[in-house]
Amino acid sequence: MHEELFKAMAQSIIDGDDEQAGELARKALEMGIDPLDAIDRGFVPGVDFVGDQFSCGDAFLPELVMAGEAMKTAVSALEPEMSRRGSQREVQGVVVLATIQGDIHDIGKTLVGTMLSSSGFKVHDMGVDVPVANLVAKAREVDADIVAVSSLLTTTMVRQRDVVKLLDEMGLRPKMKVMVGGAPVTREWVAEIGADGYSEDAIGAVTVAKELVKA
Ligand code: B1M
Repeated sequence: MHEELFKAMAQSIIDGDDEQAGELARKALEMGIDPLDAIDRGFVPGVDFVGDQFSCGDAFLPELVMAGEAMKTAVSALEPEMSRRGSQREVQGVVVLATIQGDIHDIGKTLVGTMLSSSGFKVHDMGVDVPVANLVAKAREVDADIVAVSSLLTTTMVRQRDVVKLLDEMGLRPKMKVMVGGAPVTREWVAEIGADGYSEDAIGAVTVAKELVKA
């Protein structure tokens, strides 16, 4: 079902056509398609394609930038509906979320934040390129239950380890849990740095966060 629409969504990202991406996102909502399905089955295959082209030298930075912009337009058109669908009102826990220093990829991180908020978490989204010390200071200020760190680059992923270390040094763990994510993050990495939780996607992040606040 909806395969043609999903294909057109992917193509709009490959073309870096943000107007078309936004229009298709709105069309999906009118058709009653789950916004997360639109993202995962429609837009993400497009951005993954551009990413693969980039890594093998068949696409260049401008294409990556345009795909990112189109992706952001699509996701922001879908976000209000994602939030509306979240029905839980009781606060599940407090999360401080950021893309770590050196990294400006914000699409996946923002999606994770939207899903957590719409599932009842109070989310302090600090944005991108956030130094480890600022993230930890904010976590202490708001007495966070979870410090959520997104990294899309292998070069910035290493800072997830620094977050764990600093929280340990400040005696804020194990009370405060560390959840990590982003494309290069693997289960093995999570075990290696001693983080408390990890998810491959935004839906999974909600499940993991719920488990972490209960632990
Ligand atoms: Co960049 N980039 N990029 N980029 N970019 C990647 C990540 C890359 C894999 C592309 C490639 O070469 N195949 C590659 C990294 C290689 C590596 O480190 N191994 C790369 C590179 C190299 C770069 C630059 C260095 C390029 C350059 O300048 N030469 C540069 C770095 C800039 C910087 O950060 N300092 C750069 C820049 C950019 C743009 C700005 C152009 C743009 C980002 C726009 C933006 O975010 N506003 C961009 C884009 C668009 C990508 C790709 C194509 C797509 C990322 C994306 O938005 N995916 C990406 C390749 C790819 O991933 N296919 C690539 C869609 C999003 C929904 O998925 O972000 O994975 P994702 O988030 C998912 C999950 O990972 C998970 O849930 C999300 C939702 O399902 N998740 C979490 C994410 N965070 C989580 C946290 C959690 C839990 C789950 O808990 C805390």
